Amino acid sequence: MTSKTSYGICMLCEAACGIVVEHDGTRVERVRGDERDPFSAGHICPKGVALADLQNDPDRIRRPLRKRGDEFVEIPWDEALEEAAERIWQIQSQHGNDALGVYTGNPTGHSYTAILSADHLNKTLKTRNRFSAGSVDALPRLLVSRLMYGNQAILPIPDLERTDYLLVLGANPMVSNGSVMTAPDIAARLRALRARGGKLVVIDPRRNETAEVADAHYFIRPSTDALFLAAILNTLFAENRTTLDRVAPMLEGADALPGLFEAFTPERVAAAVGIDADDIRKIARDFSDAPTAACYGRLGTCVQDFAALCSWLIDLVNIVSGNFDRKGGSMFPAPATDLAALAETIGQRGEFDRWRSRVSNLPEFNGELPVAAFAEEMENPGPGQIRGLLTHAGNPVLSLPNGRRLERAFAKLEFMVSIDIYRNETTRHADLILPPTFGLEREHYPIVGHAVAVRNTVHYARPVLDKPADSLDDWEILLDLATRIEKKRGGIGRYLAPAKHAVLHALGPRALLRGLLRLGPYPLSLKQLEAAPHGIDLGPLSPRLPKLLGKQGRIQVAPKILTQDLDRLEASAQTPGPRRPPNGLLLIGRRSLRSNNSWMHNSERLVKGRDRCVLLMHPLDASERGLEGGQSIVLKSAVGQIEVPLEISDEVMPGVVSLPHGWGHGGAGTQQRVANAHAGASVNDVTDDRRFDPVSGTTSLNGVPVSVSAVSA
Ligand SMILES: Nc1nc2c(c(=O)[nH]1)N[C@H]1C(S)=C(S)[C@@H](COP(=O)(O)OP(=O)(O)OC[C@H]3O[C@@H](n4cnc5c(=O)[nH]c(N)nc54)[C@H](O)[C@@H]3O)O[C@H]1N2
Ligand SMILES: Nc1nc2c(c(=O)[nH]1)N[C@H]1C(S)=C(S)[C@@H](COP(=O)(O)OP(=O)(O)OC[C@H]3O[C@@H](n4cnc5c(=O)[nH]c(N)nc54)[C@H](O)[C@@H]3O)O[C@H]1N2
Ligand code: SF4
Ligand SMILES: [Mo]
Repeated sequence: MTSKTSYGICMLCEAACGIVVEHDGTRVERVRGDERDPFSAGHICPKGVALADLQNDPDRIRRPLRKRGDEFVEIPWDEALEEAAERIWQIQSQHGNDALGVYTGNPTGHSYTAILSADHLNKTLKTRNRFSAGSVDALPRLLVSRLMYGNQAILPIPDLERTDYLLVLGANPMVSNGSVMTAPDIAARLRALRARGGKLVVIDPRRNETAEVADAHYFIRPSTDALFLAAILNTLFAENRTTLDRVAPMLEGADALPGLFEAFTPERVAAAVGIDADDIRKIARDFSDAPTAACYGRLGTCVQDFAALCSWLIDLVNIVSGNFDRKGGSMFPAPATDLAALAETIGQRGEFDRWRSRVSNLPEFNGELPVAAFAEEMENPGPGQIRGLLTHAGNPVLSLPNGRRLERAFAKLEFMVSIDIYRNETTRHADLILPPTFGLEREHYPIVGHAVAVRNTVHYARPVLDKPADSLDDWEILLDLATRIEKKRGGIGRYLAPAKHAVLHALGPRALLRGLLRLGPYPLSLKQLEAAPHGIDLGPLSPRLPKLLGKQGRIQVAPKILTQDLDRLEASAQTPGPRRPPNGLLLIGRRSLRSNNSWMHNSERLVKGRDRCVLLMHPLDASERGLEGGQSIVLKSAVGQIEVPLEISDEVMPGVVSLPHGWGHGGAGTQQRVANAHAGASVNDVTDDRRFDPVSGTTSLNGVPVSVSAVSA
C-alpha cells in the first residue's frame, strides 16, 4: 500500500503532543513531532515515537480471547460480549450489585470517548465496589479542590509561561512531562523560565532530572512535605508577607489561618523534614519577594502519608502569597470544553464519603473506593463481597500496592473480564479479554489535558488509521456491555435498552463533544476543530475567579476535615523521621522517559540499553551495609520482598532508596515477548496496601519502610 502522512495527537499522556504519522492505513512507519502544532511545536518524547511499535506489535490482542485451561482461544465478538454480560448479570442478580468489582486504569483518562462510555456503564452496574488508579494518583488533589472550591474539576495550574519563581515539590516534569500541568516540552519551558530571570527550586528526596536543571534543589525526607509547607506558611504569616489582594472577598475562614500554623516554625520542623530552618525561611522569603510565584506538587506529594494536607497547603501558599488566579501565579485554564461546568451539571463535583467500604470503612470519592480496600473486598466473605471483576485499561497487579495479594484474590474470583490490548500480569487472570482498537485507530480529543494546561489550546484529531474490520473501540465495548446487561435485567429495560443503544451508538461520543464545545467559553464547533489539524491556540491563562466557583461561590480556605489533620501532622514533627525504623530505609518511586507505568515495555526501542529496574542507594547506606554497586540485593518490607540490582548514587538522600514501578513481567500466561525478556521486579510487591493517608484514603506508595540486604549465597 502507498504511504500516507497524517496529523494526529499522541494519546499516551496529558501533554497531547501534535504528531505527524507516516503509515499505510494499518501499519505505522514513523511518528514524529508536528512542528505546526502551536502548543507542542514539534516536541515528541521517546514514548510518542514508540507508538509505531505498539501499533505494529504482533503481541497486541486483536480478537476476543476466552480462557480454556491454561490457554486462551479466540472467539467471535458477539459470543464474548454475550458471555461477559451474562456472567456479570448472573453475579449481580444472585449476590447484589456490589458483588461485581470494577477497576479502571490510567489510559481511560486519556480517551474522552472511553470516559463518557465508562460513566454510562457504571451507571448501569451500580456497584459500590468501584476502584481506579485515582487513589494511587491524583485523588487528594481532586478531593482538596472539591473541599476548597466546591468542584473536583477546579484545578489550579502553575502559570509556567509567565511565573518568576516555580517551587516544585515531589514532581519530575523533565521526565513525566508534567501532570496536572499540561505543557508539551517542559524542558524548553523551564529553560525559558530561567532565561527570563525566573527561578526554579525543587524539593525532592532524589536529585531528579528536574532538580538537575533547577537553580536549587533541597533533599526532603519522604512524607514530610506538609511540615515543610506549614513552616513556609508560618513564615509568611510571622513576617507579614501575606497579601490576599483580589481574592480576599472570596475567602471563607481566612481569619483562622495564621493561628493554624503558629506551631509550625521552621525550627520546629527542620529535623523531621531534613531541611535547615534558615533554608526554609529563605525559600519562603524568595517565594514572597518574587514578582510572581507558583508552588506546584505532584505524585511525591499525592501518594504519601499526608497527601490531602499537601495539596491543601500548596494551594494555601499560592493563595496567601497573593499568587492565586493571577498572571504568573497559580491559575485556572479556560478549556474549550468546560469540565467544571459539566461536573456541576451532571452532579460529579466530587462527592465524598457518602458511603464507606465494607471491611475497612474507607470513604468513597466520586463513587470510587480507595484501592487500599480492593483486595480485602475480594477476600472477605459476606454480603457485598466482590465475586466478579471487570478491569478496563488497567494493570493493577503491577500498578497497585501489594500486587501479589491482588493477584491471589483475582485467581479466586468466580469471573473476571478485562478490556485490554495486552495479555499481561493482570489480564492473564481474566476468563475473557476484550481487546479494543488502539491509539491512532481512534479519534482523540484531550479533554482532561486541555482542562489542566498551562495555556489555553484546543486540538482534535480524526482517527489516523483505518479502523480494522471486526473491531470495536473501548467506548463501543463499554456501551455494548451496558446494553446487554440492562436487557437481561428484564422489565422495561428489555425494550428500552436496544433503542437507547441504537441512538447512543449512532450519535457516538462526537455528539456529546459537539455539544460541550458549543456550550464552552469560546464557543467552538467540531467543524472548526477538524479544519485545524494542528490545533488552535486560545491564548494565555487569564483570571477566572469568582465566576468559576459556580454554586459554592466562595473558597473554603480551612475545611474542617483538613484542619483536624494538623494534629497528626504536628505529632509527626516531634521526632526526626518517626517512621524510619532503626537501620531502616524509606522507599520512593521513580519514572523514566522510556517507560509509561507498566505497559510500554514491549517496545524494543524503549527497553534497549542498560537495565532501568535498579535500586538507587546513597553511598553511606551502601557502605554501612557492605553493599556494592551492581550486586543483587533483597528489598524487603512488611508485605513482601524482591530481588533487584543495586546502583549506588548520591542522587538519593541518605536513608532513602528508589525503585521504579511497572516492572515485574514474565508471569506464566502473559504474552509480551519483549517485556518478558526485560522482566525486572515489581516494586509493588513491596509497597504496602495498608499504608494510606487517612483523610483521602490515598495509598502511601512513597516513604515505605524497607530493609536492604545482600542476596545470600
Ligand atoms: N509504586 C508505584 N506504583 C504506582 C505509581 C508509582 O509512582 N509508584 N504510579 C501510579 C500511577 S500515577 C498510576 S496512573 C497507576 C497506573 O495504573 P494502571 O492504569 O492500572 O496501570 P498501567 O500500567 O497504566 O496499565 C494500563 C493498562 O491499560 C492497557 N491499555 C493501554 N492502552 C489501552 C487502551 O487504549 N484501551 C484499553 N482498554 N487498554 C489499554 C495496557 O495494556 C495496560 O494493561 O500506577 C500507579 N502505580
Ligand atoms: N515518561 C513517563 N512519563 C509519565 C509517566 C511514566 O510512567 N513515564 N507516568 C504518567 C503518570 S500516570 C503520572 S501520574 C505522572 C506523574 O508525574 P510526576 O509526579 O511529575 O512524576 P514522578 O516521576 O512520579 O515524580 C514524583 C517525584 O516525587 C519524588 N518523591 C517521592 N516521595 C516524595 C516525598 O515524600 N516528597 C517529595 N517532595 N518528593 C517525593 C520522587 O523522587 C519523584 O521525583 O507522569 C506521567 N508521565
Ligand atoms: S510527552 Fe506525552 S503526549 Fe508528548 S509524545 Fe510523549 S507521551 Fe506523547
Ligand atoms: Mo498517574
